[in-house]
Amino acid sequence: MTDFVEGAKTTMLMRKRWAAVAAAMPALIAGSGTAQASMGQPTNWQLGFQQSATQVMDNITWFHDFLLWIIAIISLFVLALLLIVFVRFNSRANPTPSKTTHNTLLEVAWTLVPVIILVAIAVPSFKLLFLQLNIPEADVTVKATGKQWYWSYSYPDSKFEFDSLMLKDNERKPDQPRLLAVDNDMVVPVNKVIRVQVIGADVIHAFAVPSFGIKIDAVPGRLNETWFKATREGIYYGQCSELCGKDHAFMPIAVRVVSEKEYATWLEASKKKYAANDAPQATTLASAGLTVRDSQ
Ligand SMILES: [Cu+2]
Repeated sequence: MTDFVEGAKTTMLMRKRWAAVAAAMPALIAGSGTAQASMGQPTNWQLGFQQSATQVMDNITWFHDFLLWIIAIISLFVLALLLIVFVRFNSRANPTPSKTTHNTLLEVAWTLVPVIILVAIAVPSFKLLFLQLNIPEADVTVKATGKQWYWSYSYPDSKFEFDSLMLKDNERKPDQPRLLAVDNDMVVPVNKVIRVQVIGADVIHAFAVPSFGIKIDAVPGRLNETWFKATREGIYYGQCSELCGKDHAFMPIAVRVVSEKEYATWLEASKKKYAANDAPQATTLASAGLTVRDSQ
């Protein structure tokens, strides 16, 4: 019994030391990530997420950091316990083991503490899920159709549709990122709720933009919905996130968030520019010799 109490004292001391290390670790990891991640696209040696541009992504980032603290502390605590067992209770240091089998307080604690931790995780987790899944009333609706291997964006309220294809190396301007820049960006106004309807025309694709915290499958015959409200202007890049065929890596998503005035100008110009595609449900990609018709 004396051994047990002595062990507990050491545990307390070790716990304190490990807590100090644990406190420093996630801050280091998270700190280097935020410093490197740039707006709307990945950067070299990036750790952590891309910079957030929506409330949903702010929440995802917070939740990620919160979980990182919890798992780091738990892992270090378990490691500390294991080390104590190795050092204090091996056959040389502790030749006559204690016969103690039950300790009510300890057993209640190791049942309740994990329950409390899980509840502490579940509350913000469900809050975040509801924020993502409850689509607020939309200001603009854009329908993104995943095709082999490019995206088409249709603006049902304004009745036009266009294709968005990746720029090849010889088509890119120097400031445009490789494998991410496209010929026709999806354009949306800043600080407005954008409802994104997502569907696949041929196989399953997935529409994902990390800075907005959105990722949703584009399934043929099923119209999926998600939303975002970008709080900052800029270009935000994403990629198809469902292995969809040979050019899966070459069908990027580029969303340009602009002021309301610029959006209105773009909308008027686009209505004329894409008037040739005036049947929004059917797209012809002459260059590929391909005609794709949505299931709708
Ligand atoms: Cu795809």
